[in-house]
Amino acid sequence: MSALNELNSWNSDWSKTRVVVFGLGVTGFSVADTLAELQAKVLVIAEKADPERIDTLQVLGVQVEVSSNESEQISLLQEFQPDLVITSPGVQPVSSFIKEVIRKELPLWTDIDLAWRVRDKHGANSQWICITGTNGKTTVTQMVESMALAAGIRAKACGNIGVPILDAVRDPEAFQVLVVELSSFQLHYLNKIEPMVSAVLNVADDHLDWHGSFEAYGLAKGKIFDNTRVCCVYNSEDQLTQQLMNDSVNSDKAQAVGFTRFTPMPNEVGWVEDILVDRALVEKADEAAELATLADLRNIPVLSPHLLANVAAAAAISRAAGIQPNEISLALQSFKLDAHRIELVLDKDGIRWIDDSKATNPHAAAASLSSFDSVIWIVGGLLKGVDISDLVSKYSKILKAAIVIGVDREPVIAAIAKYVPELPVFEIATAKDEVMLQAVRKAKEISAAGDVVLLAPAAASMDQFVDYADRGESFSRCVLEEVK
Ligand code: UMA
Repeated sequence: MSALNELNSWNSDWSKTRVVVFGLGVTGFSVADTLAELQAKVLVIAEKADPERIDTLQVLGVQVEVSSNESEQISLLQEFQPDLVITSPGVQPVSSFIKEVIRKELPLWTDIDLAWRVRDKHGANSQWICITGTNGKTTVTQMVESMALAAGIRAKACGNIGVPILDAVRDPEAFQVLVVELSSFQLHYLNKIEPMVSAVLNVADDHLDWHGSFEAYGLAKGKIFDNTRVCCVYNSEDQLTQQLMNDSVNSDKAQAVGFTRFTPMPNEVGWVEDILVDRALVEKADEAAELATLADLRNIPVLSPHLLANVAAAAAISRAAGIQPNEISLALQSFKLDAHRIELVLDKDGIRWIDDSKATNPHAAAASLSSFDSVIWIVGGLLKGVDISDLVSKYSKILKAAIVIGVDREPVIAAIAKYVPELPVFEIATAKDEVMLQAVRKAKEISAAGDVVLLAPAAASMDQFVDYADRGESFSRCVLEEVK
């Protein structure tokens, strides 16, 4: 085999390299497909897989073994004798398979590592802008992509956002800039990349069951700053993001830029009343450049505080990538949020029905709770090891009632009983097909003019729904059928 450190280009000779790809979801498929194109010897091991993906890969000469038996997975690994293992991000580090890979000291990569090495497929290397954070990363990634497009740059949003990065690297359009959303799972396993710009938007409790602790989760997020070449962007209102930047490896030559919802200090981008101002990426320290105004955000129905933070972050990142102020405001004028992100479903009889199904953790739910004054809150689902008590106590004053759904109802009800004992609580214990219907009917019964009925569950959705989109669609459907 060629030594792995020589495999640093699409044009390297990958044909003698034996690779085990673990997992066959979106990531595993893109990795195996790329490696087949590079003529490497590939074995995919997955605990489950879509038959169409298996068929396609087998036609390409890739061996696929589906087994949920851990000792069988490990035997397959041993027999194949790989030079390298590439894991899917969802696989937990405590799984027997990953432990065995580490015990055998086999190189362990992510799809992001492979993409970094083969990013020259179409000639010139693409520049990478890498974005992570507990919340807002998809929105910021999309905003940066649209700002880059407004500047005439061939840019593509990819990574955790849903487009595997290897698909973007192999796209015939030959993107000049990849705006890469990275999850804490991808960052945990990541080895070495050198982004042009990197950003951590915020760090709050999430995925603690996967990472084992908040500290491990934060450390994974902080890896995004390592080896950044031009600019590291942190949240001036979240000290931990700055700390992670200070602790990162080999990023001290990159410019540090903060973003804030408030008046920016030198080296920050932020809001001065309704004007977005850059005090960081300007020629002289005392200069300020106007980037956009609140009026530019005309396509966003609810301008929540966290949305303003997201806009400041996206603008800071884009300025760091050389995008001009007028291109930033132009992109914002046509920017629309994806569905299920503080989305107004119905405004009737003075009651607003809002779908923030994307609020899958307390930090995200806090962002929408802080946007309203009188909330009937539909909350609950899978808590992922996260404690909801702080959220309940912090927003107790704006809550009018709570409608509790999901499998982990008990900790939610207990937190409310402890911190807001006077709050009316309605538990929806019905089976999953009926749960949203019952929740919406109850909300209709108890709401009055001036209230917001807010689906911001602070929990993942997979206990009762396919995903957060399915949960949000179920809410909108029931609202439109029952209330309209
Ligand atoms: N598998 C195993 N054992 C495991 C886990 C997975 O064998 O313990 C295998 C199975 O074959 C399974 C496959 O791996 O079918 C699934 O792999 P995966 O869970 O890593 O998911 P992918 O389909 O590869 O999608 C991943 C991201 N999913 C996760 O990290 C859980 C997608 O983010 C991402 O869009 C995609 O790669 C492309 O980069 C989704 C997500 O929920 C949206 N991310 C989390 C989040 O945003 O909070 C992190």
